[in-house]
Amino acid sequence: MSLRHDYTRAEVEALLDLPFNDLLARAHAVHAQHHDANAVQVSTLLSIKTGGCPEDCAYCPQAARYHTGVEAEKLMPLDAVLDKARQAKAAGATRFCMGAAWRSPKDRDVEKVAAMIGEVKALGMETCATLGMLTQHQADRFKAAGLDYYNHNLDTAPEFYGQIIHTREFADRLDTLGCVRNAGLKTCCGGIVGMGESRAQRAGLLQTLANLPEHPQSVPINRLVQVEGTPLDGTAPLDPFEFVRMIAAARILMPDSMVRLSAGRAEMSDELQALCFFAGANSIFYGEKLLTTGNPDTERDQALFARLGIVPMPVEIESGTVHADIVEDGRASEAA
Ligand code: SAM
Ligand code: DTB
Ligand code: SF4
Repeated sequence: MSLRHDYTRAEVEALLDLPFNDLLARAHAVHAQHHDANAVQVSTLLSIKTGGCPEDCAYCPQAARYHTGVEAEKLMPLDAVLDKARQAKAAGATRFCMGAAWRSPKDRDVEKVAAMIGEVKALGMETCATLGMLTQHQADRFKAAGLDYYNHNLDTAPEFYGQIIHTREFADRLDTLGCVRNAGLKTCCGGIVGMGESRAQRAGLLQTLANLPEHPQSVPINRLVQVEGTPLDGTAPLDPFEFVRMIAAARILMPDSMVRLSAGRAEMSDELQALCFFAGANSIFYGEKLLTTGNPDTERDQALFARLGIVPMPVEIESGTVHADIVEDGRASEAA
């Protein structure tokens, strides 16, 4: 089946407007046709450079201008990053994603991060980085270092973007995504919901993602984590069923992509997460922290996988197939 890149806004809105059960049934059918519906990819995040960011993203606890209690730190040393990557691998993660609170990496930081990427890759993990805007040269350098994925989100619909971020344009994000694709990196690109946007604006985000020259290989759908001190703290919480609709529509529009149930899981019930997996989410962040905010305990995630009969997805890499350790744990605890 060929992938589409010509969705109209009306089509995407109509999808989000479907009766809930119809939307879920369609999404699950697509999911089961294109993926193993019981396998979920497991990534772990590490903030390698926390806080002090010059940007003004209204959701973000790491923007220097908001008083959120996040202290600005320097770039972590290589050894400390590798310790965290080894721990993540031992806990069952197959991808390690390194995040930095930068507008864009400075030249002096590029080689340091390239070294981290090379060493994490050598551990047998997939590598991902999210470091802000990139030039073509920087994207090429990271590719050469062994980077598999680059995360750079559109965050929201083009017409809502100006209410959330003023220090860089939507078009800047598209430019960075172009450099990432040209470098031959896989794209991880999604957004945040629950920022006060309308359903039509959520359709606008999905339409823009699905009409990119290639569907992002990975599509993180974040539910706003409200952090005291950020402008979006106090936003009316999104109806959880709207969140499930977003996952389901992403699955239908981008059938081959991995749809990641991303930030906001710590505040979700097991039942809500199960609905998201049914609707087509097949990737999560695993480990007790996202970048600066909390994520479910690993024990809770392992128990949820076991209860749902979900297994962590193995990853194919050049050196062979790495199997996630919690596959066995999940099955063992289910059988016990
Ligand atoms: N500074 C880089 C950038 O903005 O591209 C990389 C890190 S930034 C924290 C990565 C993404 O995290 C953002 O694009 C946003 O989608 C997500 N994010 C940040 N704060 C969040 C929050 N409070 N709730 C949900 N998602 C959040
Ligand atoms: C993405 O889409 N979500 C992750 C990852 N990409 C980098 C980040 C979520 C951050 C949540 C807020 C925090 O922990 O600071
Ligand atoms: Fe900075 Fe990224 Fe946070 Fe925006 S989302 S303030 S660019 S760390």
